[in-house]
Amino acid sequence: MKTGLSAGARALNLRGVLIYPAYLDPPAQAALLADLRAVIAAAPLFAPVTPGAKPMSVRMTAAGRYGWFSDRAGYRYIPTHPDGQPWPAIPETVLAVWRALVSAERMPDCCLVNYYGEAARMGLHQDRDEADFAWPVLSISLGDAALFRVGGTARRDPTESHWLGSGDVAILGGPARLAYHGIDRLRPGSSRLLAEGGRINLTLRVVD
Ligand code: MD3
Ligand code: FE
Repeated sequence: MKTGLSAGARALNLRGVLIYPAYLDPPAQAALLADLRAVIAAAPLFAPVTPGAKPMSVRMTAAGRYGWFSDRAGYRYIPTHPDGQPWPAIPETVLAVWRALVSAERMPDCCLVNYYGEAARMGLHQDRDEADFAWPVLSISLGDAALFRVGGTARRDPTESHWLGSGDVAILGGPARLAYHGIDRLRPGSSRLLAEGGRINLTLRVVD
């Protein structure tokens, strides 16, 4: 069967982060994007505000039982979009990637959708708002290339950088699950997948 997923794909190891370059071929990327357009139409992108009151440059929405949210009161997962509507279901095209690379036994609770305009970035942080760090996080990159940085479990640990391109998939598991990581910048115009430019990153997580 032709799925657009590269079976047996080779992974790069960046400080324990497994990166599968171009795991999704261009038709599979386009199919995922069409499903994400529907998610964003039902659950519009918003700019979370940090506890320090700064709006993030990355805009976000989510699909699944939970979405990640931040405001002056702090970071947390919430069961509805800030508009009060339940988050849309995680598209089957997205779940297929999780099934192929992580597990067919347990589906993720949250598909966080991050949209980066050409000047957006994400500072070095850990993902630690989930209950069980035994489950990996799976990330899918679509659109313009982004300079990803990953370090260790202490903020001052040395870091390594890698350009994530459209269709790349990363698995953050084991000790890397709690590694500091961030996005330093985009390479605007490096992909034609998104007509408006920029980058979409999906992160699939087991939350509780
Ligand atoms: C390494 N997103 O949403 S994805 C995030 O490209 C986030 O939007 C970035 O960091 C983005 O929290 C990076 C790759 C990624 C995701 C989760 C990780 C790397 C990770 C968790 C632990 C270690
Ligand atoms: Fe993160």
